[in-house]
Amino acid sequence: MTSPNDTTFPSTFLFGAATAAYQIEGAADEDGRTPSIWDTFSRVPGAVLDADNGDVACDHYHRMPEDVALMRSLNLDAYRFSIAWPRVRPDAGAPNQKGIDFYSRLVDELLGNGITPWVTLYHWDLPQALEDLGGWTNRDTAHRFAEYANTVYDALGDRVPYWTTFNEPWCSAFLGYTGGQHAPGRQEGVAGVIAAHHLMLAHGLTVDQLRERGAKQLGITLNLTVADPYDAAEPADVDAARRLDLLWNRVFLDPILKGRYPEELAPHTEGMTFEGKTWQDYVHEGDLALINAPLEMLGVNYYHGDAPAGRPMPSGTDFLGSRIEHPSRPTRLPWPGCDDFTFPRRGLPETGLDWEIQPEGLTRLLTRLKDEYDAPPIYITENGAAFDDVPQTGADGSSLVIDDQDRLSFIDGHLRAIHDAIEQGVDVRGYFAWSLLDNYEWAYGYRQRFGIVHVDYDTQVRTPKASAEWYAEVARTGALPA
Ligand code: LGS
Repeated sequence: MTSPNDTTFPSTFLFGAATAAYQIEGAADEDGRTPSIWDTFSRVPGAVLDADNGDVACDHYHRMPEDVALMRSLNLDAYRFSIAWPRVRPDAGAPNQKGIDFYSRLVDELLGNGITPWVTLYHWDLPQALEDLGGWTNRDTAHRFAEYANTVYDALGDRVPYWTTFNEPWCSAFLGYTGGQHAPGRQEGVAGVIAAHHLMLAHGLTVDQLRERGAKQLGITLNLTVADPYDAAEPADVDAARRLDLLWNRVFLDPILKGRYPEELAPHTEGMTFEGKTWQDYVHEGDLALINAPLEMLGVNYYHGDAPAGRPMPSGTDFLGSRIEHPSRPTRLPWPGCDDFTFPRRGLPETGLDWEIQPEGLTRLLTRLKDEYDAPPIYITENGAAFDDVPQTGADGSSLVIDDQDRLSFIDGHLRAIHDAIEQGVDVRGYFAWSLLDNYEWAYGYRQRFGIVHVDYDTQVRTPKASAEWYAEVARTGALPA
């Protein structure tokens, strides 16, 4: 037994950092890449704060070796990145060697620096050409995805050990097709559930086919929350927390890990149709067996818990718990049939995006995944926070110093929560800080900085923040400082 103050992690625990293609690469028109739904959506007036887009982002496409050297200097064991489908199969058509070559060089560069590559096949950048055919509401997209995944696997499978099919399908489905806050910006109610089904079908088809091709470590990353009623003595709030859990966690966890949709989903979505059909009409025989394919790992992205009230509350926050002025401030909640939700503040500390800071929720979430779902080994594939960094000039008069103690203690608190879960018997095998670099934060544009490394968007100069220096020590020693 370890003492309560000993926060040493298992020796095989991976300390990494994560990014996603559209958020960092830039080079939007280069080497045959064609538009994704985010290239289109970021041009919709009002969709993104400051009308920012990913045309240049962190220019990682041109600075990849420098960025890998940076990872090495931070002692990272692993790097989680995503592949841009529109680079690899532009317009969802034939494979594009130049696009594939970029990722092949990246993988070699990582391996050459002793860093384990971790691929995410889909981090939200659907080729626009497929959205034009219905996107994730079209069943064919799932088959096209598996085709694209095979192309990537054939090119990188000999060198990449970890394969994640999807990042946060909840966001793709419900922010993309119900709430409309993310690309493609559709607000079509139960279409979100249908998109979710097709995303999971694509996951299942891909797991099956990549396994056939020899992949050994396959998984999916879900953004999960711990849903508590705002007031446990208030039946409306208890019911809201139940529905939030249903439409955020269980709608993915149950099919993927138990092979069935939660029974409560049917009554909840009763009478809702998309193109004249219910979501159940889209579930074909055999789909759930595919979706329930055994996995070697479950990726969990955790930012905060949620405590909805199922009644009107005097509260200045939106469903994200954010008070930031936003052009696309949600007019519609991303959960079909949950128009009565409000998210009053609980008085917890908050990040720069006003998201509540709740590390203990992560411990509860992890123990639940073990107890209720008998989950495969878990990796925290994202955790981090945006804060208003204040760059200062260093003692030499020119270098930058970003003393982000708030981000540092955010990460420290969540690593402690993970350590608690491990002590309670949960098999957690790694942690990826979100994010390596400040980058394009989707509908929030460039104003929100999540990086442990600061990026000056005018010069593209990278400067490790205090959190990065601290994290490098954690990665080196495998333990948290007392
Ligand atoms: O940059 C994204 C990070 C930042 O915060 C990353 O690409 C995503 O995978 C992930 O969603 N990220 C993130 N999530 C926190 C979401 C909390 C609020 C959930 C409601 C929908 C926006």
